[in-house]
Amino acid sequence: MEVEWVKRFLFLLIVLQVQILSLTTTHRPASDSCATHIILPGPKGEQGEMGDSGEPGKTGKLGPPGPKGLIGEAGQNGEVGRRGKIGPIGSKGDKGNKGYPGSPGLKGESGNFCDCGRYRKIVGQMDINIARLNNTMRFVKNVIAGIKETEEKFYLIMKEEKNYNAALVHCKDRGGSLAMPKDEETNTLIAAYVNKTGLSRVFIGVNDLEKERQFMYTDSTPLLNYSHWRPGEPNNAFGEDCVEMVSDGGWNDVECHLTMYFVCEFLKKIS
Ligand SMILES: [Ca+2]
Ligand SMILES: [Ca+2]
Repeated sequence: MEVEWVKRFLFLLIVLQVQILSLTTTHRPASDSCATHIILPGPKGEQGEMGDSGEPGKTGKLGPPGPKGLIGEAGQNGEVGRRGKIGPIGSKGDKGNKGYPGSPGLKGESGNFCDCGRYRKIVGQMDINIARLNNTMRFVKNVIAGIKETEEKFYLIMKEEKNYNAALVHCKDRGGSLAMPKDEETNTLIAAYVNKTGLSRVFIGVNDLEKERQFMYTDSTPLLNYSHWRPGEPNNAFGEDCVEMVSDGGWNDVECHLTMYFVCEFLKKIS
């Protein structure tokens, strides 16, 4: 009995071994069919040396805009601007109050009988003559006090404020005309005269009354070889057809109805 059990055990052992062999043969790769032993890996090598530094990386992308900065400090004050143009002459002031009456004079002596009507007429005429004489004397006094001259002409500032037309008539009535500076020498002489008199502006004999922007002298001759306009003038800013000279000698077209002093000129020799 025991021998029978040993035989069966051995038989089963052989069968099992054959199956195991057949399984290993089936799943082994062809390349390993000849391998007779297993190669084990060696021990881990030492740590290598540090590599060289890499090349610089590419430039990064443009970042988003930063937050808005604080308001800067206020800048320095600008330079003082240029002096403005001379304004027009102001309107005439109101008439002052009437003065108090003077104290009465001494009583006159009793007169004789006379032909009063006749004498009144003569006295009236004398008064007119005296008034004319006074005007002439005032004119002569002005001439002696302040006249300027070139070889050919006298120039005189009339210290009465008049509009352009009234100034023209005033000069003409005295045998002259509004001053017509036709060269630098004459213009400089009149400008110096205006300056010395302490004036800032005077009418001169230039206008474009006949045709806009075609300025003429009052003797109807055109401005050919000479003019002395200030920068930006003539600008006809307010419909300006008459011309003033300011104290630096520059010309400016102004409105004819303005009133100001003016310069007359008189020929030395009347041809
Ligand atoms: Ca004009
Ligand atoms: Ca002007």
